[in-house]
Formats: sequence, C-alpha cells, structure tokens
Amino acid sequence: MPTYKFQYFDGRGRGEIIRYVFHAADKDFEDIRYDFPTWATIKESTPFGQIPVLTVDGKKLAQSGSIARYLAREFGLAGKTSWEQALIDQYMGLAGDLFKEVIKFYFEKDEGKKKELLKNLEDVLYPKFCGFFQNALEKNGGNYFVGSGLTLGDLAVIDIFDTPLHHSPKLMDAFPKLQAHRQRILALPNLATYVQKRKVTDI
Ligand SMILES: N[C@@H](CCC(=O)N[C@@H](CS)C(=O)NCC(=O)O)C(=O)O
Repeated sequence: MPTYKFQYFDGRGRGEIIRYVFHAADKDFEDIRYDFPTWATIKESTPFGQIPVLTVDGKKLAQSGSIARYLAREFGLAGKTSWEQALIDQYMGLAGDLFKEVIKFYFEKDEGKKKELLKNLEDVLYPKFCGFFQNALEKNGGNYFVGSGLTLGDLAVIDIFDTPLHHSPKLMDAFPKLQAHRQRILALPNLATYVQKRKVTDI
C-alpha cells in the first residue's frame, strides 16, 4: 500500500473532492492543511506553485482533477468501462462549470456586484445546474450518476454543492431526487464520520 500525503488549504475548495475519494474508499492519507503564511513558505516546493498536491511514495502530482481521477482509478471508483470514465469526466466538467461561477461570487469584493452575482446564482444558475444533475441522475436510475455503484461522479456532485448549500441552504428544495442522492451518499459510513467532524468553512 503506497503512502499518501495530501497538501491543501484548511478548507474544501479544490481539495475536498480528493479528500472525499480517500474517505469514501476508506484509505489512509496524511491530510496536510495550510494557512496562508505557511503556504507562502512551501509554495516553491510544489510542482507548479499551487495546491492541491498529492505525494505518493515521494512522487508529487498536481492538478485537482488529475489527482482525483488517479486515486479513483487506484481505489475502484473510476468507472468500469471507458464510457463510464467518460461520463464521470462529463460530470466533473459540469461541476467545474458551476465551480467557476461560485468562485466568481466568492472572491467579488464589491458588495453590490456580489449581491447581483448571488441573485443570479440563486435565481438562474443553481436551478439550471440542479436540473441538469437531477435529470442525469434519474436517467441512470436515480441511485448513482454512473453505472450501478458509487464513483467519482457521485463525489464530484456532492462536492460541488457543498459551498452553494453553505450560503443558500434551500437551493435543492425543488430537486428532491438530487437532495436524496446527496443525503444517501453523505450517509455512507466513512463519509458521514468524516463530514461530521470536518471543520465548517465558507468554501
Ligand atoms: N487547476 C488547478 C488550480 C489550482 C489552484 O488554483 N490552486 C489555488 C488554491 S484553490 C492555489 O494554489 N492558490 C495559492 C497560490 O496560487 O499561491 C487545480 O485544479 O488544481
């Protein structure tokens, strides 16, 4: 069994999908979390000056999507066929599209613009993306996004709604099947234990 060391900030951001993969697969890893001053001292030691970074037996891998896919393949959460892998990529891409919008809102400094961005998220973007995800889920039978068991696809969807639900807790009320999927996946024993003791952060 390789030794895994995972470096990211002390929040969810682009790192949580990777932590979800480790916890869902019940694999040990060192979850290293930085504050900004400490990050500044180790930035140069990372491959591209950014985190997340995974170190596997001393070898470093950057880019959140690459790390999540690599670990999912290692732990049997990457889909059973090339088509299933492609579907997982599709949902990760769709989640990434929503993440970009959430990040825009999160980092906006102008209070007026921030309000507008939030209104657009709540009135337009969240319903649109919830609709996309719920339809896709239903098409696959309602339990999982890809195939007949848990994959990185399910974890990507759980992850992308963590931050939106933090500031807009009712956003899934009109999407009960998506909400039920979320609750079911987060109730899986390894994930539930992790999420219960996870520090609450804005992002
Ligand atoms: N495409 C990269 C983006 C990584 C990235 O933007 N990391 C940010 C945190 S989310 C970072 O390292 N910020 C600190 C810095 O650039 O000094 C990925 O998905 O891993």
